[in-house]
Amino acid sequence: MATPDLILHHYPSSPFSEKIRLALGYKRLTWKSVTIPRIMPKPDVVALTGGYRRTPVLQVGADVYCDTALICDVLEHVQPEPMLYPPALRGVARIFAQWADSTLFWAAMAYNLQPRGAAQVFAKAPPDVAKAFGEDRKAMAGNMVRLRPADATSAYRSYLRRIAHMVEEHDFLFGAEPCVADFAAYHPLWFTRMQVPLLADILNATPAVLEWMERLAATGHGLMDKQLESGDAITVAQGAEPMPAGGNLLIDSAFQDDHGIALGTPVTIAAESFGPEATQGVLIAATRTHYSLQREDPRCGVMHLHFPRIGYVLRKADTA
Ligand SMILES: N[C@@H](CCC(=O)N[C@@H](CS)C(=O)NCC(=O)O)C(=O)O
Repeated sequence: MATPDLILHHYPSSPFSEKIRLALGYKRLTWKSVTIPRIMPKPDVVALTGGYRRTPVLQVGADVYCDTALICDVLEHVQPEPMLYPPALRGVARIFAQWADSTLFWAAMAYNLQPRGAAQVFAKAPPDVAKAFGEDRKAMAGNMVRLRPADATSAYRSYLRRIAHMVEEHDFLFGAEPCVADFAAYHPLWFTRMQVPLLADILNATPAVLEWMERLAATGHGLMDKQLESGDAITVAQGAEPMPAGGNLLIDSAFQDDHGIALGTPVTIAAESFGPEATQGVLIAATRTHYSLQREDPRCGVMHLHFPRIGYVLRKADTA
């Protein structure tokens, strides 16, 4: 398969974006970059996604893939080697990645963004930037329970020790090569190291983790061959036809109906937690792994939006 034009919408300090930048590097892929805002408003992102505002998203023409779990599936399809999901690790790699993207991520971020860390992140910015960031993330978090810094520190230290036990045994978490679990566990630790160096001494207790991080960082970011403006990405979408629902860059297409919602029904899809903004459209695929919606945007034209099943709530558009 010829490699499609991959456009990653991201920003430099975003940990989940670093997960994908490194996965692109691991697969030696060429990609285009759009730098997006860290906080709302994000009018161009929302034109492309129809509501979803989290970072990153991957655009291929008039198809947009939301969530890094799904983006990793797309990258595996586009460039099967080297593998993110080696057959012997298929179950455990996904389960570990899900833990890392949720439990490990939130413990690390509660540690990273404790007052001293937040002060370092925003040291060079005017005070209203830190305030606006705090308000944006508070609105995204809704009723989510957030760890207090001391509890986050304890959990983070334990998780680092557990990761160290794994990478003392072999170069990467599950063997001699990295898999999706490594990229998922790396990005919250990368944030500690790169964005809050003031707090990075927590990593010194586990030198094996630091060495593993070095090995992963050496993977690089692939070839980012073009920096686009977000308006250019909208022009790309406008000029493209979305891929047919059964023939896009995802692995499966058979319909699996767990909600009593037929294909062709107007629906909304939103993240289960953190970032309640929903995307509305017509359900065109609901497979065992993902949902696809079609919507028409005044600026982008007809778009297909793809979300993983896990972590997302599917509803008929008219139900609250
Ligand atoms: N489960 C999502 C989580 C993505 C996420 O929470 N990203 C953070 C940035 S690293 C975010 O969206 N923050 C708010 C924003 O960028 O608008 C994924 O894997 O993509």
